[in-house]
Amino acid sequence: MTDLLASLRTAERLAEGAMLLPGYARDREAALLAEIQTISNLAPPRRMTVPGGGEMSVAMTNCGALGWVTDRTGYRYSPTDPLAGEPWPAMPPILAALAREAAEEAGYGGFTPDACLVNRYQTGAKMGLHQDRDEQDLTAPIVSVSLAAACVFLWGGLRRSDPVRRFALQGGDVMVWGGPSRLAFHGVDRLQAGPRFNLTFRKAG
Ligand code: MD6
Ligand code: FE
Repeated sequence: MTDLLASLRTAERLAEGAMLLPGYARDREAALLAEIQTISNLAPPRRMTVPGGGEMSVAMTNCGALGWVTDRTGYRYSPTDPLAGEPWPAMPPILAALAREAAEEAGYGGFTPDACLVNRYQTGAKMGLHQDRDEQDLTAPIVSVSLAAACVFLWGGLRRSDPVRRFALQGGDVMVWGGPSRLAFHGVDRLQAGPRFNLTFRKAG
């Protein structure tokens, strides 16, 4: 049934440069979740502290050459896991391949991410409206893969005050955004029932 639903939802251009690819990763979902488990064994998901001192409700880890981190001193990319002082786990080939293929499908050829943020949402976790602006190269797109439980995604505009659209993302849905949408505000509503995982691939360095 869910495969049928995924096939009935067709690719949609959310805005200039931003594409929703429903069910694009559905046939790989189990393999991707297995990779997340392996990564989590090496670099456990943790709730990081934001510069204001609060703790994020989403637990995060990373794989690839660079990982996104936050602490009291700010947001940044780090080649090492601050908990371990060691490099992040390598990006598994099936993750890198998925990111490249999805980017290509959305019109962004040659995407070679060096960072993959792994987000884990338990019931009640959320991510407030934000822009992704900690990357060096804002010409590269972002590929975002939703896994396991569904969420309601918040999609705004280039200004925080722009209207926000809400739509469901199911496990296996992929979003690609870049170009004129690269700095669009976005977020995730409080999760009704978890867990949900999200992989966000970026060219960070
Ligand atoms: C999430 N995603 O889906 C959070 N950022 O769990 C993001 O913050 C995000 O999905 C940039 C591009 C795509 C995203
Ligand atoms: Fe984001």
